[in-house]
Amino acid sequence: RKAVKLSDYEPPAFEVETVDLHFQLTEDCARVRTRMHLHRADGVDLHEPLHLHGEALELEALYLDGQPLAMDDFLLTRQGLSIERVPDRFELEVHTLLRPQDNTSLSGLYRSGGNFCTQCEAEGFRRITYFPDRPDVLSRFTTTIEADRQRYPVLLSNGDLVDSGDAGEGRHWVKWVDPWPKPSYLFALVAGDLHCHQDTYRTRSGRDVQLEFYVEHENANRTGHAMESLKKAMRWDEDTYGLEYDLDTYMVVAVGDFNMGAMENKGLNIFNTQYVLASPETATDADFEAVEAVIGHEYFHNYTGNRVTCRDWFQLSLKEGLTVFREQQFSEDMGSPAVQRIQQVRLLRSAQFPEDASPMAHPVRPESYVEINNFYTATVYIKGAEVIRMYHTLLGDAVFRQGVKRYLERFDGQAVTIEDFRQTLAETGGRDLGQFGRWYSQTGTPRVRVRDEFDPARGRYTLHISQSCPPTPDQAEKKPFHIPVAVGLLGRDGQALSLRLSGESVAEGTTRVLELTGSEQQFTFEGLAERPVPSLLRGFSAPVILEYDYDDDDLAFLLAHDNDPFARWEAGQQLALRVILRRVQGQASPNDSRQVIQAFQQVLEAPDLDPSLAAEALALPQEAYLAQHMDPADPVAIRAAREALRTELAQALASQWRDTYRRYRPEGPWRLDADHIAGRRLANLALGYLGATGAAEDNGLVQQQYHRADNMTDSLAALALLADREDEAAVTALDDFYQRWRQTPLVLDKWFRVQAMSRHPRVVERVQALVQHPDFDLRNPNRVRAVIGAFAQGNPAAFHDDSGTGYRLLAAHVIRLDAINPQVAARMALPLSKWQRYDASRQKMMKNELQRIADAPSLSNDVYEVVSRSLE
Ligand code: BAL
Ligand code: ZN
Repeated sequence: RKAVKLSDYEPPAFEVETVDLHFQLTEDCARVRTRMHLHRADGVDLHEPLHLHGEALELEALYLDGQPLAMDDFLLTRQGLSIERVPDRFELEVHTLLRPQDNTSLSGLYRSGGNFCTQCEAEGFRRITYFPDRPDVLSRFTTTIEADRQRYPVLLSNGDLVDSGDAGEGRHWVKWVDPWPKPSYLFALVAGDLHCHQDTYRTRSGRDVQLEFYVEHENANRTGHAMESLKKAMRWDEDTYGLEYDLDTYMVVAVGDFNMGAMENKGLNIFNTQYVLASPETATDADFEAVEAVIGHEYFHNYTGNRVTCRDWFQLSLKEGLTVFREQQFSEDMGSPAVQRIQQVRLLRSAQFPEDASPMAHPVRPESYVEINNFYTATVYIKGAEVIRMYHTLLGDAVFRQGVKRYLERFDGQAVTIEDFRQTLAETGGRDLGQFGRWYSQTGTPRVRVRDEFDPARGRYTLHISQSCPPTPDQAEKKPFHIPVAVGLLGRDGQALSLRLSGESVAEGTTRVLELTGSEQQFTFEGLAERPVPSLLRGFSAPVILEYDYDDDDLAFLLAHDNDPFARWEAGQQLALRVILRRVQGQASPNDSRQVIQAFQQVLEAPDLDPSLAAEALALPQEAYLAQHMDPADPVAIRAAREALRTELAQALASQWRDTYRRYRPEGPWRLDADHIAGRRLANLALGYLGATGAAEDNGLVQQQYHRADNMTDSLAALALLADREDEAAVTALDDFYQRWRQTPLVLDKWFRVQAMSRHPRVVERVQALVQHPDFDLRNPNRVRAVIGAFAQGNPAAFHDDSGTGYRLLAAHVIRLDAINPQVAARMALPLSKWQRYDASRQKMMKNELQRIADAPSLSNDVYEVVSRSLE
């Protein structure tokens, strides 16, 4: 199978000025008539043939400048259509027939819940019509949709509605014109019977924008939060980046069957229902936050992605890294920056670091792919956002924003590269960012090692900082990265010290960003009366693994005193991490637990406790993160050691947990404000520990919370604890939840997920039963993720069960799913790609399952690429 390479990039030979689409939608097929005006690009040879992409299409007719083409005038393959001889400028009309009803890949035009919708990124438009389906071909689109009036009263596409009418025989039509040139991946169409929640937003220049959320009628009362989030995002982008919306209408449609989270189609976002629908009884606080973040993300793409797009798909992080970073800034401004940062880093470590350590490792700007859908990864998105954050750290907020504005102005309406962005920032900041470019081209997680020395006679403290990056399957040698390392120093009294580097005359500020560019450098601070405790990589200033020989007392000290909230949290995590790892290795001393218990007690009893930060500090490191510190990783032993420490913490601090639960659990009816959210977080964290004390009163409290909760956050927190248990109360609660929510897909997903992720002793058997459940459906990606994804990615101890049952179950489902939805199948297969991290017996079983998938007949490119790279 052919790999596409960055080095093979050629600009398009033909440009498409206008595209006029006509859709005729019926119950068994869709007919699409596409009329486009093309011209040969400057400097392109006269004999260059025209190539159009096309997949899973039936070609019904083809006209060039009004003349029908015969079969021998063009070449038709499974990938597209070529016409050998075309004029410099011409009109092409293509008639295609497609079957959205049978399209289970959810790419192109498909049906969801009886409605029609599209997903064109990355290469779905070629499943609608023959077209140069690449992001550097930008055209003006006009779309006419004709369908049955009663079944599909709502007919939507990009841009402005300009006309509509009756088509006879109970059918109607509408015409949309999008004034902004765009690549085909941003095209969208929706036809259905949908409820519309309307509102308006007045931009800062005084224009009224119509906001419309379209959902199925039964969800009519669940769009309020998404609407408010959209208005906040629009205001935020005006205030922060000076960017104002550029059409008269902004539409969002929620669909239940969707491969991604959401899609930023111009003027017509299509969303997974998961990121639109939210009401207190059906959505958790985390769901509410995710809706706000994803609504923001897709809105921010209107500039970073849509107005300025990517030259080719290797540049995906140009729009995704930048837009995730903008989304993160938005979430930080809407809530607690420190909590947001902790959550971002947790995700980076649990999702991206393992990717970097696997055969699927790739740079933020990959260099080759077989199937681009496999590169919508944690590396491109989350590490991509970390790289943008480092630009922000190095340049400062004002210069960074000025640079982004200049980039958007300079390249408006163009398809550009990651280098174009970097050059614009370098120019704006007057800095050489050449070496920084390695963050895009080099794979892997760098290690930053810090050593220190103190010279008491001179009052000098020196940090020796070195870097290295282990080889990855694609690159043996790495050159040094440009790494911003934010540091602070604490006096022995716990006070943050003012910092003066050698060569400076006055001390200033308590955090400094040191720029590491060589493989080893030293940085000396002057004027210190005593040896300080260093606070390193504050705010997680770079996506690296930091190594410094803190002793346990230093970590406890930093957890108590560090004035950087991220570094304070990190110290607690590192302390818990080393205690758990010592247990795994059978080297735990009783003093270990005492130190963690004491540290946690201090957090709980601090007079200035911030409940949402405390909830982060009191959560033990995730199993996936712990596993990265063990070679080979033993997920079963990690689970056991982590649970043992949890139980000790639960029992030793039982009265504090009870007290915390009572004190912070919000009084009165549910509210979505910062106080209530933080209160629920801390109370539910305390409840989690109480679930592990073994005391009857605490078990009763869990049951009581489940049965009395007036909101999904509290109900689900209790249900997740019950799902770990084998008793009657657990069975009753799970059954009650199912009966209550069986008709509400997003909530039923939660019922599946808590069971797939549970620590129930027979969880593997339970998952085997869940995939047989009548409500389990391989055609629905959310349901697949809630069961297969949650089990294989979110329950390592169960997935890696010594019997190998977890691996077999996953492989069997990947094979079945591949015939239905290759994109989702490839994603589900990823846990198997990480086989190198485990012992010989697990490695063998995992590779056997990868081989079994590889041997399956008619494998998609998507799954083929994952399994073949994993087995290389
Ligand atoms: N562009 C695909 C969905 C997203 O990242 O917004
Ligand atoms: Zn995005």
